[in-house]
Amino acid sequence: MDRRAFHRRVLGGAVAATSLSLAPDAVARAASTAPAAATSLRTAPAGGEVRHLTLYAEQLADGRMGYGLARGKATVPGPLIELNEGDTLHIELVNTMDVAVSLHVHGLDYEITSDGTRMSSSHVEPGGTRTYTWRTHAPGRRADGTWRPGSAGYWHYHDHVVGTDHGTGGIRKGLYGPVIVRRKGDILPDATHTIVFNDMTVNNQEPHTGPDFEATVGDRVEFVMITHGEYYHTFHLHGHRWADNRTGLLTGPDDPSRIIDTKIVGPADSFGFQVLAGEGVGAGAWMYHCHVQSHADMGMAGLFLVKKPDGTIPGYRPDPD
Ligand SMILES: [Cu+2]
Repeated sequence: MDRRAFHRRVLGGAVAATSLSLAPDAVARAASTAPAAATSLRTAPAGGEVRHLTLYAEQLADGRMGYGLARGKATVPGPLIELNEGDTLHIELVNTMDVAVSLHVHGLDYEITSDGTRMSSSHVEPGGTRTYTWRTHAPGRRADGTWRPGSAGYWHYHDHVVGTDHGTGGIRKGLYGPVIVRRKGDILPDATHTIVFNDMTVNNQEPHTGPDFEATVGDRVEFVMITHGEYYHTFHLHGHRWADNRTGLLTGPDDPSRIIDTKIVGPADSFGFQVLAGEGVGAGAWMYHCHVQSHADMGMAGLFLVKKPDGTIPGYRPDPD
Protein backbone atom coordinates (compact mmCIF):
# COMPACT_ATOMS: atom_id res chain seq x y z
CA MET A 1 0.00 0.00 0.00
CA ASP A 2 1.51 3.33 -0.94
CA ARG A 3 1.62 6.26 1.43
CA ARG A 4 -1.40 7.99 -0.07
CA ALA A 5 -3.50 4.83 0.10
CA PHE A 6 -2.37 4.33 3.67
CA HIS A 7 -3.46 7.85 4.54
CA ARG A 8 -6.85 7.17 3.04
CA ARG A 9 -7.12 4.14 5.28
CA VAL A 10 -5.74 6.06 8.23
CA LEU A 11 -8.30 8.77 7.72
CA GLY A 12 -11.02 6.16 7.98
CA GLY A 13 -13.11 7.93 5.42
CA ALA A 14 -15.38 6.37 2.89
CA VAL A 15 -13.58 3.33 1.63
CA ALA A 16 -14.52 1.89 -1.72
CA ALA A 17 -16.60 -1.11 -0.93
CA THR A 18 -18.08 -4.02 -2.71
CA SER A 19 -21.76 -4.59 -2.25
CA LEU A 20 -22.42 -6.67 0.80
CA SER A 21 -26.18 -6.59 0.65
CA LEU A 22 -27.36 -10.16 0.49
CA ALA A 23 -31.04 -10.95 0.66
CA PRO A 24 -31.86 -12.86 3.87
CA ASP A 25 -32.80 -15.99 1.94
CA ALA A 26 -29.51 -15.83 0.07
CA VAL A 27 -27.66 -15.75 3.39
CA ALA A 28 -29.65 -18.73 4.65
CA ARG A 29 -28.90 -20.69 1.49
CA ALA A 30 -25.21 -19.93 1.71
CA ALA A 31 -25.06 -20.87 5.37
CA SER A 32 -26.81 -24.16 4.77
CA THR A 33 -24.44 -25.29 2.06
CA ALA A 34 -20.98 -23.78 2.28
CA PRO A 35 -19.29 -20.59 3.47
CA ALA A 36 -19.67 -19.24 -0.05
CA ALA A 37 -21.15 -15.95 1.15
CA ALA A 38 -17.78 -15.02 2.59
CA THR A 39 -16.31 -14.73 -0.86
CA SER A 40 -18.10 -11.40 -1.37
CA LEU A 41 -16.50 -9.86 1.72
CA ARG A 42 -13.34 -7.80 1.71
CA THR A 43 -10.88 -9.02 4.29
CA ALA A 44 -7.67 -7.75 5.88
CA PRO A 45 -4.41 -8.85 4.27
CA ALA A 46 -1.40 -10.23 6.09
CA GLY A 47 0.71 -7.53 7.74
CA GLY A 48 4.43 -7.02 7.64
CA GLU A 49 4.65 -3.55 6.16
CA VAL A 50 6.72 -0.70 7.55
CA ARG A 51 4.79 2.54 7.44
CA HIS A 52 5.47 6.19 8.22
CA LEU A 53 3.11 8.85 9.43
CA THR A 54 3.38 12.44 10.65
CA LEU A 55 1.04 13.53 13.40
CA TYR A 56 0.62 17.13 14.58
CA ALA A 57 -0.46 18.02 18.13
CA GLU A 58 -2.33 21.29 17.99
CA GLN A 59 -4.19 23.77 20.10
CA LEU A 60 -7.66 24.38 18.63
CA ALA A 61 -9.32 27.79 18.61
CA ASP A 62 -12.05 26.74 21.04
CA GLY A 63 -9.63 25.61 23.75
CA ARG A 64 -9.60 21.96 22.75
CA MET A 65 -6.41 20.16 21.73
CA GLY A 66 -6.16 17.57 18.98
CA TYR A 67 -3.99 15.37 16.83
CA GLY A 68 -4.06 15.75 13.04
CA LEU A 69 -2.40 14.39 9.91
CA ALA A 70 -1.49 17.88 8.65
CA ARG A 71 -0.92 21.33 10.14
CA GLY A 72 -4.21 23.02 10.93
CA LYS A 73 -6.16 19.77 10.47
CA ALA A 74 -6.30 18.45 14.03
CA THR A 75 -9.55 16.78 15.03
CA VAL A 76 -11.15 15.37 18.16
CA PRO A 77 -10.95 12.41 18.20
CA GLY A 78 -7.65 12.21 16.35
CA PRO A 79 -7.30 10.29 13.07
CA LEU A 80 -8.08 6.59 12.90
CA ILE A 81 -4.88 4.59 12.61
CA GLU A 82 -5.32 1.14 11.07
CA LEU A 83 -2.67 -1.57 10.99
CA ASN A 84 -2.51 -5.25 10.16
CA GLU A 85 -0.79 -7.69 12.51
CA GLY A 86 2.89 -7.69 11.66
CA ASP A 87 2.99 -4.04 10.59
CA THR A 88 5.37 -1.49 12.07
CA LEU A 89 4.44 2.18 12.19
CA HIS A 90 6.84 5.07 12.69
CA ILE A 91 4.99 8.21 13.78
CA GLU A 92 6.75 11.55 13.77
CA LEU A 93 4.89 13.67 16.32
CA VAL A 94 5.22 17.42 15.73
CA ASN A 95 4.37 19.55 18.74
CA THR A 96 2.96 22.88 17.53
CA MET A 97 1.70 23.79 21.00
CA ASP A 98 3.25 25.84 23.79
CA VAL A 99 3.24 22.95 26.25
CA ALA A 100 4.95 19.56 26.15
CA VAL A 101 2.90 16.75 24.64
CA SER A 102 3.30 13.04 23.93
CA LEU A 103 1.84 9.99 22.23
CA HIS A 104 1.03 6.91 24.28
CA VAL A 105 -0.65 3.88 22.71
CA HIS A 106 -2.55 0.98 24.23
CA GLY A 107 -2.33 -2.64 23.07
CA LEU A 108 0.60 -2.41 20.64
CA ASP A 109 4.28 -3.27 21.08
CA TYR A 110 6.74 -0.45 21.68
CA GLU A 111 10.03 0.08 23.45
CA ILE A 112 10.28 2.40 26.44
CA THR A 113 11.58 5.17 24.16
CA SER A 114 8.09 5.21 22.59
CA ASP A 115 6.16 5.11 25.87
CA GLY A 116 5.21 8.78 25.70
CA THR A 117 5.81 9.55 29.39
CA ARG A 118 8.02 11.97 31.30
CA MET A 119 9.39 9.03 33.31
CA SER A 120 11.05 7.76 30.15
CA SER A 121 11.79 11.23 28.69
CA SER A 122 9.71 10.19 25.67
CA HIS A 123 7.59 13.34 25.42
CA VAL A 124 7.98 16.27 23.02
CA GLU A 125 8.82 19.80 24.14
CA PRO A 126 7.05 22.77 22.51
CA GLY A 127 8.19 23.17 18.92
CA GLY A 128 9.90 19.79 18.95
CA THR A 129 9.42 16.51 17.14
CA ARG A 130 9.87 12.89 18.15
CA THR A 131 9.43 9.62 16.32
CA TYR A 132 7.42 6.95 18.07
CA THR A 133 7.58 3.38 16.80
CA TRP A 134 4.66 0.99 17.23
CA ARG A 135 5.01 -2.66 16.31
CA THR A 136 2.38 -5.37 16.04
CA HIS A 137 2.53 -9.14 15.85
CA ALA A 138 0.39 -12.10 14.88
CA PRO A 139 -0.53 -14.71 17.48
CA GLY A 140 1.66 -17.76 17.83
CA ARG A 141 3.23 -20.41 19.99
CA ARG A 142 5.94 -19.31 22.42
CA ALA A 143 9.07 -21.39 22.88
CA ASP A 144 7.64 -22.70 26.15
CA GLY A 145 4.55 -23.97 24.37
CA THR A 146 2.12 -21.36 25.69
CA TRP A 147 0.01 -19.29 23.32
CA ARG A 148 0.91 -15.67 22.74
CA PRO A 149 -2.01 -13.47 21.71
CA GLY A 150 -1.69 -11.27 18.66
CA SER A 151 -2.00 -7.47 18.58
CA ALA A 152 -5.34 -7.40 16.80
CA GLY A 153 -7.97 -5.35 18.56
CA TYR A 154 -9.69 -2.03 18.97
CA TRP A 155 -7.15 0.14 20.76
CA HIS A 156 -6.42 3.83 21.23
CA TYR A 157 -3.72 6.45 21.71
CA HIS A 158 -3.58 9.56 23.85
CA ASP A 159 -1.33 12.22 25.33
CA HIS A 160 0.32 11.36 28.64
CA VAL A 161 1.94 14.63 29.76
CA VAL A 162 -0.35 17.66 29.29
CA GLY A 163 -1.61 18.95 32.63
CA THR A 164 -0.22 16.11 34.75
CA ASP A 165 2.14 13.16 34.40
CA HIS A 166 -0.93 11.16 33.42
CA GLY A 167 -1.99 13.46 30.60
CA THR A 168 -5.17 14.32 32.46
CA GLY A 169 -5.32 17.79 30.91
CA GLY A 170 -4.51 16.60 27.41
CA ILE A 171 -7.09 13.84 27.43
CA ARG A 172 -9.70 16.16 28.87
CA LYS A 173 -9.11 18.62 26.01
CA GLY A 174 -9.21 16.05 23.21
CA LEU A 175 -5.74 14.54 22.71
CA TYR A 176 -6.91 10.99 21.96
CA GLY A 177 -7.74 8.81 18.99
CA PRO A 178 -8.54 5.27 17.79
CA VAL A 179 -6.23 2.47 16.65
CA ILE A 180 -7.46 -0.69 14.94
CA VAL A 181 -5.14 -3.64 14.44
CA ARG A 182 -6.63 -6.26 12.14
CA ARG A 183 -5.81 -9.93 11.79
CA LYS A 184 -5.39 -11.49 8.37
CA GLY A 185 -8.87 -12.43 7.21
CA ASP A 186 -10.75 -9.96 9.43
CA ILE A 187 -13.79 -8.58 7.61
CA LEU A 188 -13.32 -4.99 6.49
CA PRO A 189 -16.17 -2.49 6.96
CA ASP A 190 -17.61 0.05 4.52
CA ALA A 191 -17.06 2.82 7.06
CA THR A 192 -15.64 3.23 10.55
CA HIS A 193 -16.90 5.71 13.15
CA THR A 194 -15.32 6.59 16.49
CA ILE A 195 -17.36 7.30 19.61
CA VAL A 196 -15.49 8.50 22.70
CA PHE A 197 -17.23 9.00 26.01
CA ASN A 198 -14.91 11.57 27.61
CA ASP A 199 -16.09 12.81 30.99
CA MET A 200 -19.70 13.78 30.26
CA THR A 201 -19.19 14.45 26.54
CA VAL A 202 -19.20 12.42 23.36
CA ASN A 203 -16.06 13.24 21.37
CA ASN A 204 -15.71 16.50 23.37
CA GLN A 205 -18.76 17.92 21.60
CA GLU A 206 -21.33 20.13 23.26
CA PRO A 207 -24.09 18.15 25.02
CA HIS A 208 -27.08 17.12 22.90
CA THR A 209 -25.19 17.68 19.60
CA GLY A 210 -24.33 14.12 18.66
CA PRO A 211 -22.10 13.35 16.83
CA ASP A 212 -24.43 11.69 14.32
CA PHE A 213 -23.31 9.06 11.81
CA GLU A 214 -24.95 8.28 8.47
CA ALA A 215 -25.31 5.00 6.61
CA THR A 216 -27.62 3.29 4.13
CA VAL A 217 -29.47 0.09 5.00
CA GLY A 218 -27.14 -2.86 4.47
CA ASP A 219 -23.89 -0.95 4.86
CA ARG A 220 -21.31 -2.74 6.96
CA VAL A 221 -20.56 -0.10 9.59
CA GLU A 222 -17.86 -0.38 12.20
CA PHE A 223 -17.85 1.49 15.50
CA VAL A 224 -14.83 2.04 17.70
CA MET A 225 -15.93 2.90 21.21
CA ILE A 226 -13.42 4.44 23.64
CA THR A 227 -13.90 5.87 27.11
CA HIS A 228 -11.85 8.53 28.89
CA GLY A 229 -12.16 10.79 31.88
CA GLU A 230 -13.65 10.44 35.31
CA TYR A 231 -16.77 8.32 34.94
CA TYR A 232 -18.13 4.90 34.11
CA HIS A 233 -20.78 4.68 31.42
CA THR A 234 -22.98 2.16 29.63
CA PHE A 235 -22.73 2.38 25.85
CA HIS A 236 -25.99 1.44 24.14
CA LEU A 237 -27.00 1.35 20.46
CA HIS A 238 -30.65 1.06 19.45
CA GLY A 239 -31.84 -1.60 17.01
CA HIS A 240 -28.49 -3.33 16.58
CA ARG A 241 -26.51 -5.95 18.48
CA TRP A 242 -22.98 -7.28 18.42
CA ALA A 243 -20.83 -10.07 19.85
CA ASP A 244 -18.85 -9.26 22.98
CA ASN A 245 -15.53 -10.48 21.60
CA ARG A 246 -12.48 -9.16 19.71
CA THR A 247 -14.21 -8.32 16.46
CA GLY A 248 -17.81 -7.91 17.56
CA LEU A 249 -18.71 -10.62 15.04
CA LEU A 250 -19.53 -14.28 15.57
CA THR A 251 -17.17 -16.70 13.87
CA GLY A 252 -19.95 -19.26 13.32
CA PRO A 253 -23.00 -20.96 14.83
CA ASP A 254 -21.00 -22.44 17.72
CA ASP A 255 -19.20 -19.22 18.74
CA PRO A 256 -20.18 -18.89 22.43
CA SER A 257 -19.66 -15.10 22.58
CA ARG A 258 -22.51 -13.28 24.26
CA ILE A 259 -24.64 -11.05 22.05
CA ILE A 260 -25.17 -7.62 23.56
CA ASP A 261 -26.51 -4.16 22.76
CA THR A 262 -25.17 -2.43 25.87
CA LYS A 263 -21.70 -2.50 27.39
CA ILE A 264 -20.34 -1.08 30.62
CA VAL A 265 -17.24 1.00 29.95
CA GLY A 266 -14.71 2.81 32.10
CA PRO A 267 -11.75 5.14 31.55
CA ALA A 268 -9.28 3.87 28.90
CA ASP A 269 -11.59 1.02 27.87
CA SER A 270 -11.93 0.41 24.16
CA PHE A 271 -13.84 -2.05 22.04
CA GLY A 272 -15.29 -2.23 18.56
CA PHE A 273 -17.84 -4.05 16.49
CA GLN A 274 -19.52 -4.12 13.10
CA VAL A 275 -23.20 -4.03 12.26
CA LEU A 276 -25.13 -4.24 9.03
CA ALA A 277 -27.02 -0.96 9.19
CA GLY A 278 -30.72 -1.56 9.80
CA GLU A 279 -30.42 -5.37 9.55
CA GLY A 280 -33.81 -6.85 10.37
CA VAL A 281 -35.11 -3.48 11.55
CA GLY A 282 -34.81 -1.14 8.61
CA ALA A 283 -33.97 2.52 8.20
CA GLY A 284 -34.35 4.97 11.05
CA ALA A 285 -32.81 7.54 13.33
CA TRP A 286 -31.35 4.94 15.68
CA MET A 287 -30.09 6.46 18.91
CA TYR A 288 -26.85 5.58 20.64
CA HIS A 289 -26.29 6.91 24.12
CA CYS A 290 -24.92 6.38 27.56
CA HIS A 291 -27.56 4.40 29.43
CA VAL A 292 -26.77 5.93 32.81
CA GLN A 293 -30.01 7.90 32.81
CA SER A 294 -28.64 11.17 34.16
CA HIS A 295 -25.77 11.03 31.67
CA ALA A 296 -28.19 10.52 28.77
CA ASP A 297 -30.36 13.36 30.04
CA MET A 298 -27.28 15.58 30.18
CA GLY A 299 -26.68 15.00 26.48
CA MET A 300 -24.49 11.92 26.04
CA ALA A 301 -26.42 10.82 22.98
CA GLY A 302 -26.24 10.83 19.21
CA LEU A 303 -27.87 9.24 16.18
CA PHE A 304 -26.99 6.41 13.82
CA LEU A 305 -28.91 7.75 10.81
CA VAL A 306 -29.70 4.72 8.66
CA LYS A 307 -31.22 5.80 5.33
CA LYS A 308 -33.33 3.87 2.90
CA PRO A 309 -31.72 3.47 -0.55
CA ASP A 310 -33.76 6.54 -1.63
CA GLY A 311 -32.08 8.58 1.11
CA THR A 312 -35.09 8.99 3.38
CA ILE A 313 -35.26 8.16 7.08
CA PRO A 314 -38.69 7.18 8.44
CA GLY A 315 -39.96 9.56 11.11
CA TYR A 316 -36.77 11.56 11.31
CA ARG A 317 -37.05 15.33 11.65
CA PRO A 318 -33.55 16.83 11.76
CA ASP A 319 -34.63 20.04 13.49
CA PRO A 320 -37.89 19.52 15.39
CA ASP A 321 -39.35 22.77 16.70
CU1 LIG B 1 -22.47 7.83 31.12
